[in-house]
Order: sequence, then C-alpha cells, then structure tokens
Amino acid sequence: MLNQELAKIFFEMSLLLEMKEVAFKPRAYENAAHTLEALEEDVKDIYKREGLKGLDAIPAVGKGIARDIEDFIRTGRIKEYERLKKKIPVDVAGLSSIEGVGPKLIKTLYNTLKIRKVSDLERAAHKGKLRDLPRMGEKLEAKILKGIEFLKTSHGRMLLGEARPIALMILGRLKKVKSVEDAKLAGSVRRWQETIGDLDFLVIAENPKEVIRTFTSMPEVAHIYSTGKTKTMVRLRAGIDADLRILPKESFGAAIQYFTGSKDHNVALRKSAIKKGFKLNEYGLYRGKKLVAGIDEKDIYKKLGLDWMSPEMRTNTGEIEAAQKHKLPNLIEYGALKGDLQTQTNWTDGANSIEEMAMEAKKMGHEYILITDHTKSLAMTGGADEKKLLRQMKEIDRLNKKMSGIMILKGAEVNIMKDGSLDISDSVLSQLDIVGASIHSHFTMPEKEQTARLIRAIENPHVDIIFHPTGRSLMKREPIRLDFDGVFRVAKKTRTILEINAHPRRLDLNGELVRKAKEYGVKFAISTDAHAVSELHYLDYGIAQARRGWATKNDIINAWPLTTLKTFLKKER
Ligand code: DGT
Ligand code: CA
Ligand code: CA
Ligand code: ZN
Repeated sequence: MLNQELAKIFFEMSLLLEMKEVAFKPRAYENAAHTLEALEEDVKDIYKREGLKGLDAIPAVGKGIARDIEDFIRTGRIKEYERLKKKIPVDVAGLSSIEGVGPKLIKTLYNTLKIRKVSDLERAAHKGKLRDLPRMGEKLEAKILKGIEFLKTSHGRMLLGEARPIALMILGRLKKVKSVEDAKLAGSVRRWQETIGDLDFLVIAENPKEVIRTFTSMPEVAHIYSTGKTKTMVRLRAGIDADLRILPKESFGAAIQYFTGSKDHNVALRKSAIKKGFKLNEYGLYRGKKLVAGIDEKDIYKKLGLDWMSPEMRTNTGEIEAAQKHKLPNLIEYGALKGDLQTQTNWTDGANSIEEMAMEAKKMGHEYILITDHTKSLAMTGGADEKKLLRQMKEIDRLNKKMSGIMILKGAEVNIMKDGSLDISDSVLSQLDIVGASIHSHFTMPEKEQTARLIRAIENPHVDIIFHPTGRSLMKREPIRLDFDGVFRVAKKTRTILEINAHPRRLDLNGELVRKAKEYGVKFAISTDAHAVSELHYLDYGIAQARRGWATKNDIINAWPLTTLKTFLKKER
C-alpha cells in the first residue's frame, strides 16, 4: 500500500521544511501524513477512480499535497521531496526518532558538527561534543545517549499499527490466488502484539508453486531470502520480513495454533498435552500415532479439555488454567464501543475541525464523541486557556443544535503540572462534560514523586479520566516510573477511569497493566487520541489491549450506554 510509504515521506518533508523554517507547510505535511497513515483505502485506488480531485478530497490533503501524491503514483518520486533532500542531506527521519531530538536541534547539529545520521550523533555524544551547543548541556547529552540506546533495543521491530495494514493487504491478495483454498495470518500480528518482528502467513493450496510465485513477485517484496516447495521467506520494502507456509488441509488448524504462539503459550500447551497422554506439534494432536485433531484449531483445544481462547490472551499467564476450568472471561468485542473519549481538533494540534471529527464518528456508527483539546501549558500545541475552552463549549452547543445522529461532548485533555496540579481552573473544568488529564513532561521523575504527582491528579474531583497513564511512546520513550498498586488503589477509590489509549504508538495502558488494574476494580475508557479523522479508526488497537488484559464489556465505560456512563462519573461538580 502506498499510503504508508507516502506518510513516511510526508513526515520527513515536514521535518525538512521545519528545518528550513518555512511557515505553515510543515504542519500541512504532518497532518497529511497522519491522515494517510490511518487511511483505509489505498490512495492509488482513490486516484484511479476519481483522479486528482479524489486525492484533494481526502481530509487534510490540499491541492499541493494532492499533486505530490499524484507525482508519486505516476513516477514513484516527489520532486519537492528530492529537492529538499538534496539541500539538506540528513537522515531526519532516523534522527528525529530519538527521544529529545527535533528539527531545530537536527539543524544545529548539522550546521555546527556536520551530523547527518544517528551513528554520527552517537559518536559526538560519547565524545561530549553536544553539551556545549546552544541550549544543550550535559543532561540533554545524556538523555540523547539514552534515547539512542532505547532505539537500539527495539531495532528490527515494527509497530503493530504499521505492520497490520500491510499484513491484511497481503492476506487479501493471497486469498485471491486461484488455487488458494484458505489463507490466514498467524504469529504476533494475529495476537495483536504491540510490536512485530515478522509477518507469518499460512495457506492451504492445491498448487503451492503458484502461491509462492505470486507471493515472491509482489511489488512489496525487496528481497527473497529462501524459497522451497511449501515455504518462502522474503524481505518487504516496508522494512519487515514475511514468512509464508503452505500446508495440507488436515493439519491447517494445528499449524495455525502453533504459528500463532506465543512461544511461551505453546510450550505450556504442549506440556499440558503430554500430561494428558497426547503429543502436540504443528501437524496435529496425536494419541500414539493416531491423529486426534488437526483441521480445526478449536478442536485441538477442545480435545485437550480446554475452552478456545482468543489469540490476544495467549501469553502463558494463566489462560490455560482458566480455559481448563471453563473460567475464561467474556472479552469485550471488537466494534463494541459506542463513542470515542479522546480526540483533538484544529482548535489545537489536530488536523480537522470539531464538525469533521463528529461527522466521521457518526459515519462510524458512534453515538457520541468527546472533544479533548490540549490546554494552555502545552504551548506548542496551541493549548486552550479558560477563555478558549469556554468559546469552544459555545461552538459545541451550536454544532449539537445543527447536527443529528451524533452527540458532541465537551471535554479537554488537561495538562498535569510537575506538582500534580492542573493548568485549568476548577470553575471552567466543572462546566465540561468529561475531563481527561495527562502527563506530557518531566517523564523521568523518581517513582515516589511521580506516583504522588499522578495520584494528586487522580484525587482531583474534576478529573474523570487519566489519559495515557504511563506516557510511554513505543520504541521511543519508556513509561514513567509508577507504583501501580498505589495508583490503581486510588483510582478505584475515587472512581477515576484509566485510559487504554488506542494509538498504535502508545497502547497505554497495555494489556498487562489493564489486567492488574482490573484486579483492583478500576474501570477503563478505550479512546484513540485521534489528531485527524482517519485516526478515529484506531479503536481496535485499544480493544486488543483490553482483551489481552481480560477486560469485559463491564470494565469499559464507553461500551456502556451514555446514560450509564454519565451516572458513573464523579459527581462532586
Ligand atoms: P515476532 O515475529 O517476533 O513478532 O513474534 P512471533 O510470535 O510472530 O514469532 P515468530 O514469527 O518467530 O514465530 C511464530 C510463532 O511460531 C510463534 O509465536 C510461536 C511459534 N514458534 C516459533 N518458534 C518456536 C519454538 O521454538 N517453540 C515453539 N513452541 N513455538 C515456536
Ligand atoms: Ca512473526
Ligand atoms: Ca516468523
Ligand atoms: Zn495532541
């Protein structure tokens, strides 16, 4: 799919343009990148059907960028991009993936130390050359080195949000091959793991040769590592590997079970099979030499005396025991949410208007959408002060009168200060329908202080939801240090809801923490943190984390009717 490739280029262009201190354009390219990243239809198909006009009609894509996309579809190149790259021959994408490094610093680094790529930066930091640059210092130098280390540990993996659309697109193509009877995704993508090492495809086909030929000659393939009669491994241009296996029908279920993993789950399952006198491998479940189950995955679990469990749960953390006792939870379903509880608009750093966001939410079948723009202490987002929030509330009243079929709720993503106080006055907070609060700075405070800071915000009678509670940014920034027992206990006591942020970069809380918080009786909101209409479609990624955390409908406030949700909120205001 071209969307992801284009999104990457546009992000890079926005950084390059920012380095050149061009006005407005960087934001436009960034917004377009966000939109393309989450756009479900391939831009190529849109272009084929509707031409340049169709591209122009994509939200956050204007005439100029539509023309860039056209350029790319027709020639595989974007002139403006190549011109920029020539002027600034720097790996801005790589450098800016380091926490604490942005376009301004990249520019300084290039101009003063001729730093072009991550390895240059690492060398300079080790030599202590960064601390004397303007606005730097030893502390920032150390932070950058830490950021580089962190990046290295996640090397070779890709965000689920990036890998999954690629996997689904290839799966769709495999299903269309003539001799293919069935094709399935396995591995970490099927388990909705937050980052992905490689893609695993399993296929039943009469003519394996034809399938392998189709697979290895896809335009997305950059390199073929190996290819056999029933198996092939390739490198995709997107920067991830993909495995394909063709299997006989009678062992397809066993193969799906095996290649779905996780490895830990498989090891435990095999042990349990042996205990019961069976043998289990990727070809089937056997008693002696006799095949007992193999075609159907569910049947394998059943013959082992286990209820089938959803792949998200296969982490070997008690799911096999629960399946044995028929005590698996009734997980929240994909598509079960009635509305989004975190969305940003062009009142701050979002790409779309309140109305556009509401229209898209309505199209998706939502009953409501909570608008939660940033607040004033996040100055770089154009965060709202009290006055602006009041103006926005009036605008929402106006839109609610005008629109039908969707309820726009008034909210905010209030910034939590270093001491745990909020940057918006109580009298204004009390006029909002639902208040979210979150941490955006001072990520490295020691556990005790950080916990006290967050708890102070949780105890604020106006705060309904804590957004992205750990502040992590996958493959970029570690979570803040918290005493989770303390946090969850106070959240339960004060009826403060914790977010399961569905943005693929965050997934925060993650499944493991959801499960722990649930034990304390905490309730959750699954929301997208959308900064563009297309990002409203990220909800499933959050639902997957909720499912990994054994959450049911009862645990998720935006799976309830709005009236039930409203009666649950804090009433002190
Ligand atoms: P990834 O690719 O690192 O994101 O994670 P997976 O889970 O997709 O791992 P991958 O692609 O290496 O293997 C796919 C599945 O195959 C894995 O989830 C479980 C199964 N598998 C792989 N190696 C082993 C093994 O040594 N033992 C067992 N029991 N299962 C394995
Ligand atoms: Ca894999
Ligand atoms: Ca694999
Ligand atoms: Zn934002």
